[in-house]
Amino acid sequence: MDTSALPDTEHLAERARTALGRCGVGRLREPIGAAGVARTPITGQILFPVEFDTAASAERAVTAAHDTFTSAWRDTPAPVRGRLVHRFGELLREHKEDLAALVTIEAGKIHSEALGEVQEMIDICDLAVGLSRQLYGRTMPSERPGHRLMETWHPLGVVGVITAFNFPVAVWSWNTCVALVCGDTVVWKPSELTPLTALACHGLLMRAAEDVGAPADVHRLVLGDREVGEALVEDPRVALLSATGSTAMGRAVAPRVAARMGRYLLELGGNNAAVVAPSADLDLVVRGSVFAAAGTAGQRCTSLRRLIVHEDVADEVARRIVDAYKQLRDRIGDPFEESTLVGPLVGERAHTAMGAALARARADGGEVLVGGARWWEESAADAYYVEPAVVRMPGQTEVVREETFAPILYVLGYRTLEEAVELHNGVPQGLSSAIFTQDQAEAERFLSAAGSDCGIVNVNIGTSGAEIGGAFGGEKDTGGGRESGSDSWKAYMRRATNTVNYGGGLPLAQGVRFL
Ligand code: UN1
Repeated sequence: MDTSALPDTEHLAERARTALGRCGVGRLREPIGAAGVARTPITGQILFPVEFDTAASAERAVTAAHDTFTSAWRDTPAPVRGRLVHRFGELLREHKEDLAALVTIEAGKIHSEALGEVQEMIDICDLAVGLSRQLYGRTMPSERPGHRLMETWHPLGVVGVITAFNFPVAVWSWNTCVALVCGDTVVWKPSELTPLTALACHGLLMRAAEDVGAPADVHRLVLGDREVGEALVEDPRVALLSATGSTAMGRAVAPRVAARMGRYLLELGGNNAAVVAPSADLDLVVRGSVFAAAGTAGQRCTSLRRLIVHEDVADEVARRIVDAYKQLRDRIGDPFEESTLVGPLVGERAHTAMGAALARARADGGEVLVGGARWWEESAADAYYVEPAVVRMPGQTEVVREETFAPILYVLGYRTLEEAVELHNGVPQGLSSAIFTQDQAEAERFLSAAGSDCGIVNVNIGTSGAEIGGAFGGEKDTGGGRESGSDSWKAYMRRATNTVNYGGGLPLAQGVRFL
């Protein structure tokens, strides 16, 4: 494919305007204070200017969300709150193509993955609507006669949601749909790289609020960079800060929220690995690994970055993956093109990081088996299309232990499962992991307490593409937070323990006697 097949920026800007208009975003915001732009990694160029927020306007957004929380939303019955999310889900179904187009334009994601991301939003709406009738508390037997002991879950307050460019809409929706049914109000700061998808989501949510009669300020959008994010981090009215991004960002945010006794929920870097046992079905290994490592151009938190392969099958696995990667070469390019499997990197920094990591890997004795080249450097100088790379490493050196947010797959060898698990867990991050094996006992050992130390542990599938029904998040440098399904909703509520005396007497707990 040559660059003449890349769409031009004006065409993409027009497409973005149409999608925004259909999502109810007519004008690109009133003047607020800061000049921002919307860009596309497809050409690397600016689409059009967008008004960004300032710290002061972000503070006003928190005030509005906080007032709405105390005056209306926390007292609205949870199933009624669920109606807002139900209506939002309907609008997402109607505007799936529009939102996916914006995701492709701003994040460079191939269209099928962009549609998948919007589907993930629709799915979380369904889950959250069900949840709105299932915010269960427990009752426990009291040790005292004539007493009842129970717990109640209450809304928490304003939830600040900070999201990253790579999942510009789904991760916001995991947080927001659950927070809204839990009775919280939300202030969202998306990545400064994806303001348009955020405007479209906010527009649709506002339409849903109008349709069901919910207050508009249950959700506020603030656009901008660090200064705007910091306003949410510092504001004591933001009861929970849910942030997705790099480990460095998490390390900066967590102590500041903790210092004001706020809560935080962090979803940070991953350095995800799959162990390939000698009994593994190698067809599954190749298909699972190529999607997980090269899909989304290696820019998922859950992307596969390390393949830990038993020495008996290492050569064959490497050869077959390299063959598959060679086929990917014809499928790099315009993410709107149906045949494309690998779209652009988000920008120059990602490309520089990829080049630096490959150079370090080579210096450590690694052999680049395939990939790494940049395409159209001359003709599309602002866009970063790269061939996904596979590197055979002699060991787990420092560069392998770091997360490089680009399509590099390191292949390492092992002899015993113990050694594989040690390599697997021998990195600072702990998000997603997998084992490919036909040996049930081996799979169980990997799933056990002495196995993978990650928040997500899979068998015979890759590391990426988790469903919303499970809790999503990871351990160690990944930050420890859990979002999305299972009982993750509890992070968005506060628990009250209630003891009710209906017996007339006043027996004290633990048999204490007094007066
Ligand atoms: C992320 O990369 O931040 O599991 C989220 C997955 C997607 C979500 C990834 N459902 O790959």
